[in-house]
Amino acid sequence: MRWTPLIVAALLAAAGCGPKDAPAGGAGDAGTVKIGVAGPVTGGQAKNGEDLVDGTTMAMEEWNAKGGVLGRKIEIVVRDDMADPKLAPVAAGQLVDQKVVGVVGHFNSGSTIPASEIYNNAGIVSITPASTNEFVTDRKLPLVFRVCGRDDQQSPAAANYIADVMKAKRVAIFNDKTAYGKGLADGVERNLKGRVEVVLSEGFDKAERNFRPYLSKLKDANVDVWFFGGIFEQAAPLLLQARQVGITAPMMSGDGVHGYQKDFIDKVGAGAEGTLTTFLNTEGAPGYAAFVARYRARFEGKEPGPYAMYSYSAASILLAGIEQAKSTDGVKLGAAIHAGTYDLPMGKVTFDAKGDVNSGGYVVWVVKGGRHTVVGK
Ligand code: ABU
Repeated sequence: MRWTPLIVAALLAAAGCGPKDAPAGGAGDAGTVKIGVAGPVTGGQAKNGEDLVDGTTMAMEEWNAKGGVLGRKIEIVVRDDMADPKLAPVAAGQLVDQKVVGVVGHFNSGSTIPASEIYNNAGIVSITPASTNEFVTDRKLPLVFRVCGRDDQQSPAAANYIADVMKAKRVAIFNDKTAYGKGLADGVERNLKGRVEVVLSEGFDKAERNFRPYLSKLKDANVDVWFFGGIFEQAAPLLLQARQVGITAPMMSGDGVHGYQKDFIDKVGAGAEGTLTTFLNTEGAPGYAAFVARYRARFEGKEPGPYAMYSYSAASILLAGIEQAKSTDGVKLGAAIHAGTYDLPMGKVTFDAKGDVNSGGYVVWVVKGGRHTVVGK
């Protein structure tokens, strides 16, 4: 589809997500350096958008406190894609029009894939803190980076735990039919092949909230563990309903469900105990505790979501890269980031030729006593 201004305006009006700049940005001074932030700022995944905005805000404020970048103040420009792959190109087009120098985002792989192509073609660097689908960087677009891991690292971690640690015999797999959820679920199934019997594998729409038909098949399947490729906003009612119909087998999921205390663990309550997730080893990150303390101090005691530190990292890399490139030109910035090394709370960060981060590694976490705890490396 060609994104004409008329289509863009109509889509935004229909979605109720017209342009809005962060308080620090406004229309912007001519001399400011603009950093775009794009992701689900409203809707069921607003917590994810909050991580993006908060992390970027912290990096911006730190840099502004020491004089900005290249002697210019930094402002952020926020656009909402509502986790909708159809709205992501609209948000991307608006950030291009705003002449942002770089973008932190998007969150959802299904949004990042089309949006990052728009940024790349416009000569704008984008760094996703959270999109794990392989295709984001497998396209080798020179201005596209990510600071999280990939689903072809995450899915073997899940499958190895199921096969080698749990020694499961029968597994069911569900997915939300998105680029992320289906990609991850398919990866887990591939990695289980020949090791564990996958007795049920199904997808349902990401808007689905009545899971009874799927859960009745799950109950009959009598599995040792079941995997869900999807996001916390759907995982919470899915697991609640599973417990209501008497399914006691543990659910396992990925980073889309990990780390959501209020929105997943507290919502599901006791039924969430024993839930397994794969996520990066934030407990092993050298600066995580200090980052959390700074985050709480800045946001009045609020707890950071799972991707706040990675959003802070993405914004910090953009700003450090501008200093290294001595330019806001996207091509020079992309080259500087490819060549750079960044000391961040998440650890020492360098990038490979695709734009993937050369660090990290997934571990398995379990919900124990109402908290995510590392259980397997
Ligand atoms: N990686 C979890 C959620 C974001 C995504 O769609 O990749």
